[in-house]
Amino acid sequence: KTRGSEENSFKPKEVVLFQYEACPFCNKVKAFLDYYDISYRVVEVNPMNKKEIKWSDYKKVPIVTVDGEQLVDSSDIIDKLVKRIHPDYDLNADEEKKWREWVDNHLVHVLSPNIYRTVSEALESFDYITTKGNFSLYERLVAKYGGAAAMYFVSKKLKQKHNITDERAALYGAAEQWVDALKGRKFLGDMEPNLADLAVFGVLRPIRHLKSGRDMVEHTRIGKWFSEMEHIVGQASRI
Ligand code: GSH
Repeated sequence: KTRGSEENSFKPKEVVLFQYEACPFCNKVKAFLDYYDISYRVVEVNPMNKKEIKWSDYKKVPIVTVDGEQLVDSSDIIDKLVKRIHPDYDLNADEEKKWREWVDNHLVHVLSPNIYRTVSEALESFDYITTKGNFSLYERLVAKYGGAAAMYFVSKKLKQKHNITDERAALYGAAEQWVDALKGRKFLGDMEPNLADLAVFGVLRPIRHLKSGRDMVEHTRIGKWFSEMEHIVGQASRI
């Protein structure tokens, strides 16, 4: 891969991503790093005590450090990194900007009500979260059942907050809206994905193999684009 290695661009040397493996915002940043072939180290943060990010005043993930400098907030992290590797990148292209905002303001809010929709889906999600995440054995058990129960109820509140009545309909609707936005192109960025493609793909990647993600691929037209993205984003560049 040569993306991001043309002249007049420079690749950061040491990139560290502080994350939760299943967090959509973290996965958005990872899809970007993977596609641009920027190698990075992952520090999996323990969500119970967050001791791995105690050094920072910012209390959420993702946090990225680039050669020691701290970047926070997924969209902002991506803006800053893209400007480093492609100083001429136009971050104000209307369509790309609009759909990146749609991911942050709409798509992410549809996810929780779906992955915690039923007790069995909440358990499946937490099994994934606790298996991949940084938990002690004891925390894993507490988090799996306690977290699943808590999020089952929290997700009902979130659903109300974001005016979602039927969560699956909202998820399928969002997927169809995205496919319509492509207007027959391979990617929103045409022959190569742009930052909106990477954002949508990033937040959907962790749910792809959960029931909600399987249902989404089965009941909407998003599967083709998703497979193209899996193919082109390729192997993670995490070290
Ligand atoms: N706008 C932020 C971004 O795009 O990075 C949102 C980040 C965010 O909400 N992250 C969640 C978090 O760290 C994890 S998915 N929540 C605080 C916590 O876990 O205590």
